[in-house]
Amino acid sequence: MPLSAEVPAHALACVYEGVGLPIKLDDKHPVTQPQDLKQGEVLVKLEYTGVCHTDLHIWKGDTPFPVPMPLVGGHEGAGHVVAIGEGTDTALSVGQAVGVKWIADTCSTCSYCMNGADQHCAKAGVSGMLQDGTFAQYMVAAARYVTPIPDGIPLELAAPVLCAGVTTWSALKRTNAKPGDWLAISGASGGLGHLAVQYALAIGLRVVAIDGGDDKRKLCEGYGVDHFVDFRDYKSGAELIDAVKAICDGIGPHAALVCATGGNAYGQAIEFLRARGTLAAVALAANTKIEAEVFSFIGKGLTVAGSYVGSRQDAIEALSFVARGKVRPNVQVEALKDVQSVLERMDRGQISGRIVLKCH
Ligand code: 8ID
Ligand code: ZN
Repeated sequence: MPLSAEVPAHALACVYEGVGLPIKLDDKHPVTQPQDLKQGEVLVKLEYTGVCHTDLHIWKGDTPFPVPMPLVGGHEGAGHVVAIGEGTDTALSVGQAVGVKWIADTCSTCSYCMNGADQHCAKAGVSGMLQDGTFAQYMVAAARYVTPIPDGIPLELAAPVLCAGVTTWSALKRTNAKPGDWLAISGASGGLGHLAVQYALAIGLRVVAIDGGDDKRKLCEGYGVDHFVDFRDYKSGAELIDAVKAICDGIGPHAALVCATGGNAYGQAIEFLRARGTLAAVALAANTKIEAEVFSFIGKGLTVAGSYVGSRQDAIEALSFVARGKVRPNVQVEALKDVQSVLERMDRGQISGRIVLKCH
């Protein structure tokens, strides 16, 4: 088995040089050479990378702490192993298709790592935030942490699963919703939301999809959601809350998954959930709070679960739905060099599903 294929000395990487600054297209970015890989590392030739709203939060500085830059952004990569660090104990082989996630590596020995919650490992590396990510043609990754991609999944479809898919599949499990239960998903037509919709339908939930606009309605209705609620049709949050409750037996959904990056989606979910309902909190933004009036929160017996990406096992499960044809990311493929334009369109809320960048 060869330990490496030919790799160039330099390749394209998209570099955040500072918050809100133009993203530098560095086509002379050094590529780590096979002989320079450390034990435990692999070199991945990226074929596709998704663009996640978290990449936009980071570029805009919408984070609770400053992110160190310069930085190669991106954390939804799919590609092939082209080299393996000498002495690495791994079942991976050169040529194998693998995915790179937000979590780049973990210690593999702490209680979180051993209990299926490795995303909470205190030693976790983070792609595209604390270390260089997937907006590049090549990257170094941890052999023990890359996600093998099953045969038969085109890599442009695998890429969005490595953040959007794993995150929503994991969040869905955190709601403990059972077949037949109502689930409201806000931001239902976005990169995360449209996969949440499909995972939820695949396990027999009844879905109320909340988003805004005709394209977004079309996407969700195409998946067979039970109802699409266009948030733009309501004069007030109170009216939207009443509408969602009315759809769900008059008392609201059993669970809510908030993937919306705008509006007061968290506040609305707390209000429209039925008694004993669970909110899985997914959408991020600095200075956003989840607030509830304590008498009604307790009176309704609500649960709020913060849901942070997913574990390695969640990633394997999330990909398996795609391999079996139960879930299919809606992707539009563009060129890696167009990353900034994609982030700008995402900021204007103009994207349905996921845009995936072709790296070569
Ligand atoms: O681990 C995590 N918790 C995690 C992982 C990955 C991503 C969290 N995220 C976060 C991102 O940082 C972001 O805050 O999830 C959020 C959604 O990411 P995304 O799906 O990649 O974003 P998107 O594709 O832009 O979709 C957002 C959708 O929200 C809709 C938009 O129309 C869009 O379809 N939306 C908005 I703006 N306001 C809304 C509202 N008031 C709304 N939908 C319903 N109600
Ligand atoms: Zn993401």
